[in-house]
Amino acid sequence: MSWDDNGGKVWMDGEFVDWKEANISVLSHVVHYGSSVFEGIRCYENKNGSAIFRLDEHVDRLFDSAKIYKMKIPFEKEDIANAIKETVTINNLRSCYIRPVTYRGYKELGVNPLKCPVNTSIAVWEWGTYLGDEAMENGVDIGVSSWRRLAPDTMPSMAKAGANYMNAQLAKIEAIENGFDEAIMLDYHGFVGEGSGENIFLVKDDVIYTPPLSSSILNGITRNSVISIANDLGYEVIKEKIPREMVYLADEVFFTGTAAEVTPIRSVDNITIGSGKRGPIAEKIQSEFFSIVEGKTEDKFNWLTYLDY
Ligand code: PPE
Repeated sequence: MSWDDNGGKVWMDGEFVDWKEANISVLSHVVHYGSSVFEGIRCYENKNGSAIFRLDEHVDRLFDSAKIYKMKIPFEKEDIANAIKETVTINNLRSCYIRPVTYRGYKELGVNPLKCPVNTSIAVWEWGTYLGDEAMENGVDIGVSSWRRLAPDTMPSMAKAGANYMNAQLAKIEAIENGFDEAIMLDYHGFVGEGSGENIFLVKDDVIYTPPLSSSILNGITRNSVISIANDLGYEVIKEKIPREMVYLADEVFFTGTAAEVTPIRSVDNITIGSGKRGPIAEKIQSEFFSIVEGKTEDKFNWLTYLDY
């Protein structure tokens, strides 16, 4: 696909417009003050059709993020869910990434956002593996960032807000410049938080650990899915504050996210994790995750919304 014009349509406040015409004013509130909330959702093609992964949970989180910022979305959740499905089908995509974004639009500038309209758009495109195909098997190299996650009383981490990603970008740029694939950020108290666009898990002695919501993380929908899969496979998942060195000493470490799916981590700060490749528990969870989205095993958690193709 070409970013100049992929020939597709973007949903903007109830209407479909051509990808090239899906524009907003440079004087929109969001451009100046970062006032947006968004979602990232995947749609998977499998032998039963094309299915959106955890559609309702993503729509709920979009509305929750908007609620935190007092943005009143002038649509019902059901309208947005239907618009998401339609945006995929009108673009005739079978397997894609979906990006709904709600933002403060064009009316007047000034920090006070309350007079600006609340607009919503939905775009879809094909997006392969987030950190590379090879990473899914061999793992990525990550480094702890000198930039911390947002402190609890500064900006709300549970809102998936565009502005949060200024913090994430600092960490991502630093990681790339230091030769890593991705960053891991510590929370304000120095405990492990999350990646620039992923939640993190570690495995020690067959027990799985992940930071709690109080470590300034996004309440990841893949994180939640992985916890269900792990429990179903008989593993205990403990949500607790994780000191940095516990990651170094883990048997396995992996990232989760819509874009990243389940991506193993083979080193942190140049320290080899476990055997230096994807570990057996990460592999089992990854394989179960893909079996579900690829329709190879039953959708026992009811995570898939099939499209009308
Ligand atoms: N933490 C952060 C900071 C984050 O951005 C994501 C998703 C997650 C955790 C995982 O959440 P979930 O997708 O619900 O499992 N990051 C999105 C944006 C990535 C991007 O580069 O843009 C995503 O994966 O869609």
